[in-house]
Amino acid sequence: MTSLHVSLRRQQHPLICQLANAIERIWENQLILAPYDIPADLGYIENHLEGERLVIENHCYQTPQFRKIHLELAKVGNGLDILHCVMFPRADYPLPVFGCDIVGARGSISAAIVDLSPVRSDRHLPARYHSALSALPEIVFEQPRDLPEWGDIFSQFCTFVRPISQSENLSFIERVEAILRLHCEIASQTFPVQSISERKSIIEGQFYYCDKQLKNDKTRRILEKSFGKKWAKRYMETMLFDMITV
Ligand code: BLA
Repeated sequence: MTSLHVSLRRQQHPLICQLANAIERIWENQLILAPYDIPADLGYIENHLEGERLVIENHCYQTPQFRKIHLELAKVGNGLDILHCVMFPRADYPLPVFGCDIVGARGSISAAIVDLSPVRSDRHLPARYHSALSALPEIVFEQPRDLPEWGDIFSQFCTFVRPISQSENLSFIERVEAILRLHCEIASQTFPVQSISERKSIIEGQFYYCDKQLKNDKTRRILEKSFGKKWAKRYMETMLFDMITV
């Protein structure tokens, strides 16, 4: 996998750089990646209005099971480093949504979240996921964080923390790697659903997930500060949390 803009990653917090490399390695090893067309003006973006300079680098692929897998790295001014990653299953694959977000401010990480979020109407993970995630060793982080109001999309296995040491940073990376490996393995062995009603339920579940993520005002505000309201809305709805179109 080649990247035109590896330079941004090298300027970011080491946790973000290491995690970005780890995610791409697992994708390459465990999935069959095909190109995904990013709108021409949204692959590599650099801008600032009166606010701070914002640089965004997007990597997207598709696979037989996933309509879009997306890794985004962003740098705001000199202070804020962001990693955003989401894997959206295709409408006929009954799989949860993998999501990971890391926000680092001036050398320390303020938010690190990873989850496999259920999109079924009963809000449960498929049984295989439930038992595999239950079997992962428990990791205790000293500063767990509370989910925001819109966070009812996340599973009981969601890790949302402020990692406070090098060893917690490493534990977080290991947790993301374990979850991602497990997800790619199960996804590769999953068959597509056949009925229209199952498809409909997957589409509705992903719609609900995206709708809630779009309520994250912290993300919206960062984008609005550099690009304005209209651009931020388009970016969030087309690049970050686009709904399935059928
Ligand atoms: C929080 N996301 C944040 C914060 C910022 C961003 C600045 C606040 C940090 C903090 O509370 O310490 C910003 N995140 C961004 C930006 C992008 C981004 C600008 O991805 C992209 C350009 N967010 C996701 C995904 C998840 C997620 C996939 O994009 C989870 C799987 C979660 N981010 C998430 C949560 C918070 C957060 C739960 C905390 C929100 C809160 O406490 O209100």
